[in-house]
Amino acid sequence: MGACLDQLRDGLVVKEQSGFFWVEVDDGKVYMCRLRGKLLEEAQASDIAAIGDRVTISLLDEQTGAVEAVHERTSVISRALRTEGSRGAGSPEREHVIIANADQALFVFAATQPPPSPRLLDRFLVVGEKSGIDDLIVVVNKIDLADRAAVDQQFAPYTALGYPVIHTSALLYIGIDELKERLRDKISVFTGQSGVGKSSLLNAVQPGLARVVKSVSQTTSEGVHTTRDSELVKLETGGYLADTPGIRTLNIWDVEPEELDAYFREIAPYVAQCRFGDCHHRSEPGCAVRRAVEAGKIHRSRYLSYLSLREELEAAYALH
Ligand SMILES: Nc1nc2c(ncn2[C@@H]2O[C@H](COP(=O)(O)OP(=O)(O)OP(=O)(O)O)[C@@H](O)[C@H]2O)c(=O)[nH]1
Ligand SMILES: [Mg+2]
Ligand SMILES: [Zn+2]
Repeated sequence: MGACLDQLRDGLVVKEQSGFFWVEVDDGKVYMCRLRGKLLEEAQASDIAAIGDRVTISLLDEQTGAVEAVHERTSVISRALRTEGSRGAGSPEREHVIIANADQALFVFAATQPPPSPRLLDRFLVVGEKSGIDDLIVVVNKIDLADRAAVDQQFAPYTALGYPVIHTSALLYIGIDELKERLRDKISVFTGQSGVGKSSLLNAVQPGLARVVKSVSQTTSEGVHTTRDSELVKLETGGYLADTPGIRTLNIWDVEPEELDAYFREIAPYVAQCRFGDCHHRSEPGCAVRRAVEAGKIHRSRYLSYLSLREELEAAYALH
């Protein structure tokens, strides 16, 4: 509604919780905002605003405002959420935006407790490759609980693909300086399962922040201290780091079965050599991808991830 021009400010969404957005404007002041009515309607099918979004707000008073417009995104990490009732505006899924405009994504695993899942990592990497973010990094936390050589071996296929793999221990402060260096002056996000230590790492990177961390006794009963909100924390070294709630899995959003092979770095180059243009890389004759798997040029575990994700996407698309 007729907000005066001098009450408009551009800002960055730094926190989101239950339909409220905390927007930091140029002078560092933060306003708590709701979405304008017209944006609220669009927000039924997708997150119109999320942490990392650049927005224009109108000021209502000293503390609050309204989001008037959301600027175009340079990258977006999303997942599909199964919907109930009208939330998805008639669709069985809606888009949940984890973060907009991130420069890099750090996929956090625990070396153990819980054990790392290559299937989940491959899923993260597909979402990362789709997102438009250039820097995708694997963080293996709780390295104090595992044998480093074994961890190296486990993640070797990813190092070979050019994804940096960093070892950390939030507990013993291992690898934290390297992590800090990578975070400097960038907008970064931690994504990973519950209990891998995302909040603990953030606290190690920026002491005094006191992001709530589960006590050891609570790790199995999942609950009280798990992170519920998404927040971009301003780093002393410059840049922002987002801590996000742990996710059990990441349902892929907006990837068609036919385009999946493009998001596997080592599979993509073979696709043009398959005999059939619409090759699924399953059992078709003359499949260059399968040939590369047999020849050891594509890691079998990655190929199996491709097959299982492809099946999942085909099933999802059949529903639409
Ligand atoms: N041994 C060990 N334990 C750790 C390390 N980092 C975190 N933990 C423990 O792991 C548990 C979970 O840590 P959190 O930081 O709450 O995990 P999170 O990923 O933020 O979990 P959600 O908020 O539920 O997504 C806590 O009991 C931590 O003390 C580590 O490097 N080594
Ligand atoms: Mg947490
Ligand atoms: Zn093929």
